[in-house]
Amino acid sequence: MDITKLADQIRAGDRRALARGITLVESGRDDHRAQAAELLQALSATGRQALRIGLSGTPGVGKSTFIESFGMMLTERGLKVAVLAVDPSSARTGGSILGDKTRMPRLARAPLAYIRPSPSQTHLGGIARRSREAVALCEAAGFDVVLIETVGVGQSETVVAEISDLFLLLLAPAGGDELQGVKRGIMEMADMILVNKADGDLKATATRTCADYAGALRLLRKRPQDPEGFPKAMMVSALAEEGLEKAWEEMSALADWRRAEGHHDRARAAQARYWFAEEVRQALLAELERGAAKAQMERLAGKVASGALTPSLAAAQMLESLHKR
Ligand SMILES: Nc1nc2c(ncn2[C@@H]2O[C@H](COP(=O)(O)OP(=O)(O)O)[C@@H](O)[C@H]2O)c(=O)[nH]1
Ligand SMILES: [Mg+2]
Repeated sequence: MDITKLADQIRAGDRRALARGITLVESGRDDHRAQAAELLQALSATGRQALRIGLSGTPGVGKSTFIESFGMMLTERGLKVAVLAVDPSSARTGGSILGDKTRMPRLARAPLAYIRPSPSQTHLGGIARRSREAVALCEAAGFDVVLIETVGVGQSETVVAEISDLFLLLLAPAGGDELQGVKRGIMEMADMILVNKADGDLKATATRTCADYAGALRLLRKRPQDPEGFPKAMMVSALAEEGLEKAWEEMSALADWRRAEGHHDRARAAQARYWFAEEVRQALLAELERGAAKAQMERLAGKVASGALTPSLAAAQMLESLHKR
């Protein structure tokens, strides 16, 4: 594969080249990894940046519907929109459930939009890297906004928050005063909470839910990256296409403020550091699964199991043997 040519095509906005590039970064093959690294390095010089918007929420809350309506509104304003999915479940089941084009029929046909279906098979542990690199490719291809969808499963929110400029939490209207079991950690990550389905019979409930969350957000620790009034809770209806313009105005205002105040660049730099350290950690862990190290792990584990060595002493011996290699 001619990587220089592929990079040129992606830079020129060629969709098929972009798709090929993403397939390359999704691959777990060693030779593909090397080519993907070369491609990303070649494209890093473009310096193009999209507004990366992460979107999380439990299944059924309306993420796909929201992305379709919101994405359409953005393309109607002349913005180029890419949609990616971070879907840890597809790695396990081999099924592709998010980013499904059939659930976004209008956006899938919009010339300014690009929807990348989630891969049917991602090697486990490669989800974060694949997503991050796919976002980078979309940026290099000149997209203005990259929407990254995830379901609230395991670590996926953290992954999405660490590759996004804005992190949105989508919620459904809910009766009662329980805050829908939303974990505090997720609340703390959110830049905006959007209470979806604020339409028809659900509107009154949505209003209450929105007020509850606005109150809960005010109780959280103030973050330096937030201007007055953020994080913010708002109501939208993805189905009735209401509140979407307002939501976009708020997102743009927040993003502009962060750029002007230096928070945007600082956050991107911190994310780059985070992913560098994470890559090193993952690579070190992978070392333990290979060849002589793996055999040594098993040998020492046997000794620990039989009581011949304590876990700490065995671990010390293991690290020593790694250092010697
Ligand atoms: N009333 C109402 N229903 C909605 C809205 N958005 C989504 N839905 C419905 O909620 C269901 C789940 O939507 P979907 O977008 O697939 O949710 P996802 O699993 O979060 O991607 C579908 O039946 C949608 O039609 C909305 O704004 N109002
Ligand atoms: Mg969906």
